[in-house]
Amino acid sequence: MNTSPQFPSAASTTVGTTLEEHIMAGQRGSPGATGDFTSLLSSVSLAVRIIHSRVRAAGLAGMLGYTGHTNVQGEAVQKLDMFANEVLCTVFERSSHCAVIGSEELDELKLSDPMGRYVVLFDPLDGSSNIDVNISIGTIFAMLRVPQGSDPADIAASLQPGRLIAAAGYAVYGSATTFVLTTGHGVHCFTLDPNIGEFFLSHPNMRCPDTGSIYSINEGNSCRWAPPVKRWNEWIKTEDKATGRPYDHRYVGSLVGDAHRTMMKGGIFAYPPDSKNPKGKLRLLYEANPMAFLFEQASGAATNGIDRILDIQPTDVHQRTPLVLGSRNDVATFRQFMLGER
Ligand code: P6P
Repeated sequence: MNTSPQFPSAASTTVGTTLEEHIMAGQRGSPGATGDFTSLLSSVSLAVRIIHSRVRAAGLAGMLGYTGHTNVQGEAVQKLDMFANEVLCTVFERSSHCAVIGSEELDELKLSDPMGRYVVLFDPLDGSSNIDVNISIGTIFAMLRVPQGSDPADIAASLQPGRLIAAAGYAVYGSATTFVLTTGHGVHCFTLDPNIGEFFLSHPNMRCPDTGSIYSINEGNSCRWAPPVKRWNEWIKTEDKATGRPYDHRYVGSLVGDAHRTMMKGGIFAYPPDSKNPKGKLRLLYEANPMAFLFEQASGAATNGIDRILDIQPTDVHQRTPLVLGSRNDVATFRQFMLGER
């Protein structure tokens, strides 16, 4: 039986709690843990630090700009996207614990180690369009176990609903590089000390406030929204002191940036379906699911506007979904508009 891991106590004033110590503490709290999971999480940490170093120097290293290729999404692939994808694929393949790799930058799922017990799914560099203008970008990942007795080569092993995620997290390459992680026992944020290349626990037990005061949506799409979304959008911008409206509007166009702010300050992020993206724009397996798992672990909520993201049964690696996440009360209000209850 898994007991709740006893994470290291609050950092001492001299030496903080490192990401590795936190991960190891999590393993000690899981009887029967083999260390595979811990090893995979350490692989992610290495990859993020390598990507961090390249992102920081991208302008000088000639890594800005496009490669001339387009990915399965039909999006122009930037040099840093390819670099981040190669780094993550390499560390997971070397770990020998990863059976299947799924990436925004890979057309198909990639079989790795047949003895591996985990499926890893990631967006190697989310927010690519912001790379050249120095706005926060990030890496998003989810890890799931290969179901007992199933063949990793069977795509069904990877197309599991998000509620079965074993670990999820994201890195934000912003004014600081932060790493937000959950293994199902709360959400914990680590900040990189670039001078020593170590992540230190900076925000233990993160909790998304039940109600916020910020809404985050691309208002430029408003002409394409369905009427319930337009009604919600007008409602949230209407003066009403009793309900703290109008909310402030913030939108940076990187899911990791908008989600991290929402996680820290509360409020709501929404990318609803519209006439240009009738199924939504964001990808279920390696964007919406990991974010939804993290927000629920932080007492927040995540839906497709109506239904819980984590209950969606995937049918394709790159399928898209509408995504509404953030403070549970704000997500619930959005849902009332979608159901016509407001
Ligand atoms: P739009 C970035 O390209 C991304 O996939 C997410 O990181 C972000 O939330 C969204 O697209 C932004 O899309 O249409 O508002 O530019």
